[in-house]
Amino acid sequence: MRLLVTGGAGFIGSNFIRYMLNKYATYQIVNVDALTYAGNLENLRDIEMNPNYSFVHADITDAVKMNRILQSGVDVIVHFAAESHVDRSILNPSTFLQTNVMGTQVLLDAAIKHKVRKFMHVSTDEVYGSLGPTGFFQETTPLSPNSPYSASKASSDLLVRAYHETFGLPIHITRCSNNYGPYQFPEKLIPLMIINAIEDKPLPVYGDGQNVRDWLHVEDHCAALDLVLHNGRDGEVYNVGGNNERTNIDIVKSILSALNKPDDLIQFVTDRPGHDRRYAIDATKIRTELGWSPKYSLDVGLQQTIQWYLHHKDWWERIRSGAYRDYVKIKSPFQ
Ligand code: NAD
Ligand code: TDX
Repeated sequence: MRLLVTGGAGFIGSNFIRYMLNKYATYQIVNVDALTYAGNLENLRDIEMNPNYSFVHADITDAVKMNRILQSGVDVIVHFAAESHVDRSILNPSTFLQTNVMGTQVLLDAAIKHKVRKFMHVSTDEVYGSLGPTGFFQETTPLSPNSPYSASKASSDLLVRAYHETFGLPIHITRCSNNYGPYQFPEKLIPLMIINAIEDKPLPVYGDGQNVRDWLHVEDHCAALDLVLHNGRDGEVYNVGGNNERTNIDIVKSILSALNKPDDLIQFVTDRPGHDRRYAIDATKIRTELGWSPKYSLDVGLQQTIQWYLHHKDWWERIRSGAYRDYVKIKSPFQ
């Protein structure tokens, strides 16, 4: 099987590539990534010499390059590439529309043209909007995105669905909750708070800190994607959630306590505009149809993640200094 993974130099994509290469000795993976600020080839340093892995430095909005890559023969596209940070989408929505919507359309067109066997679209629970204190997002919950980021992801979900209905492209859409784990870019809540706490810097908590997220370890997410890829039903949406709801302030306090740092590092700051109050996933469909269940409790996963950041100071210091951009070793037949 030959997989084209988009956005494989980012957080979840790099974990997914490692997971698949470890599990399937014969699968070939082509990673296409534009190496934006969030793309870091150091995330794949341990597998860059693997003969089943290759990297193409390209933007998914570049139709000529996407067609050239698919011409070489690809069975499945696993589409992670996106602008992924909600705060950045509030400051500058246009790159989100460009990559998340237009980039997805370019890939969908190329997938049809080259008769790709499956298009796996990695989406988010944020497309469903915000929950009150009770209830869960189901696959049938109407889409109601509140940020430019989630609106762009919802738009791409609808395009993927439309290409299935109109052109018969075989697809799956997965919508998962907040991921955490190794190699997450330190703009997101958990790595940002771990690193700031290690360095005794203030921990900025938006609003009252009572917003709830449903945390999913990235390895559990990879296992879910693997199952959907092999056993998912054509045209179906699968929600993926860790059943680990926590308030932000609770997460931040757990991090401080694990690192033996005082709570007075916490600084409440102005709330994110349009800040979704609560996300919670009902993962019954993927559990019952595909037998998926998460291995990590949040307590275990968070401790493991804190240890990872403590032991990979070089990795995040090179991100903070910008030095990770120098690590571009491009080995590609398509340049
Ligand atoms: P990330 O920001 O860490 O990585 C995104 C990757 O995409 C980077 O390597 C970047 O260089 C690449 N990229 C961006 N624009 C590109 C373009 N135009 N062409 C080619 N490559 C481009 O993101 P992540 O957290 O790994 O998220 C991956 C996917 O999972 C995204 O689609 C995101 O919406 C979705 N998702 C993430 C989470 C989460 O908690 N992180 C939760 C649900 C869904
Ligand atoms: O400094 C911060 N302080 C803070 O209180 C940051 C960065 C975040 N927060 C809050 C906002 C959210 O309620 O923490 C929560 C999590 O924030 P993010 O890490 O930015 O994640 P979120 O906005 O929930 O979106 C994430 O999950 C769904 C990913 O970034 C998305 O790509 C994914 O689709």
